[in-house]
Amino acid sequence: MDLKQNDRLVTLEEFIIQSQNRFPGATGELSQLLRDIGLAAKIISREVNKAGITNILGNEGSTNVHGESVKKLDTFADQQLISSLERSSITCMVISEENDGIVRLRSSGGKYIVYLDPLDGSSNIDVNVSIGSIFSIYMREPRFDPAVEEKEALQPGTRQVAAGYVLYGSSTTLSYTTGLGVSLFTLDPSIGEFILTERKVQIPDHGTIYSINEGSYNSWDLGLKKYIKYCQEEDQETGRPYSARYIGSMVADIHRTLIKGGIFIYPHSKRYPDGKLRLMYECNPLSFIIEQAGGMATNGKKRIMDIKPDSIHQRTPIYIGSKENVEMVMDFLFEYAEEEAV
Ligand code: P6P
Repeated sequence: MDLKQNDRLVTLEEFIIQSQNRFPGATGELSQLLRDIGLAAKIISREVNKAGITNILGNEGSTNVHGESVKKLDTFADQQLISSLERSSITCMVISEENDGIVRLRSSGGKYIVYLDPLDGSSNIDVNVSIGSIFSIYMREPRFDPAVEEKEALQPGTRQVAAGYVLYGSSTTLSYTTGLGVSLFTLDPSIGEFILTERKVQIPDHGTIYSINEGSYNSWDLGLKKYIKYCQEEDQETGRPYSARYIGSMVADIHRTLIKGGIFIYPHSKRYPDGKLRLMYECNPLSFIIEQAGGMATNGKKRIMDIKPDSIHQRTPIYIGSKENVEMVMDFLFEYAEEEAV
């Protein structure tokens, strides 16, 4: 908590307005969009926190575009976020993990495009492990065609105007950036408001936690195997061996990495040749957050946010976290790439 004791409580809505007022030319539309997402987050938080009671658990029976079983809360979160975005008529389309194609909203003239992972980590819903919502916001080209087309949404992560996540855990936290640093809020359910808890989050330059699903060890590149073994060797000077932490819910693993430092890795593997995580609504928004906090995010070769997307649901490997940790794993990947190629 970096707030001085005499700071009065600042709500998410107040903070968004304060931030907007720093830009005289601001139209207030992005502020409205962020407030709409904040409203949906409160409603989703309420449902997540009582999921066990209202029998909303369990599969809905359908599968999403990736063949993963859809949980009822997935659908609820998707519907809440989309209907909340419809309210302000400034978003023309939504792309979400739960929908195969783009979802055109009523406001075809809206200038914003929103990517959503409505409820990331949903496989953890039934076992009460933290889950999250992720959002990524782009603007359409200035002179856009009124016909809302998918190709308008295929923009690199560097073009994001805002991104963030909501983590439904022991408390519900919301973190977002508009490119001016990362702010952190915690939901106070007694007043139904997200309260500012940190104005400018900074990720440690180095951390001693690595986060990866070691079950897929046998399909890793040699360099990655060597890096993880390096983390596991004894060396008190460099804080080794590191601790391994893997929640299996990306938002939770990234939030811990943001606060404590270290690295989160989801590499390509035999099962996921292009990596499992989606570029546009998981990796880009979380990379924007981590970069804005002073960290780094790559696909093992290049910056995640520089990737020019070919499709709205494409996947990518990701190495993300403290700068020194990401730079080190990339050194290992590069060093052993030649050896492996032989
Ligand atoms: P695995 C959850 O399903 C998710 O999309 C991310 O939240 C998480 O980081 C990853 O998949 C976990 O995948 O293969 O380790 O179970």
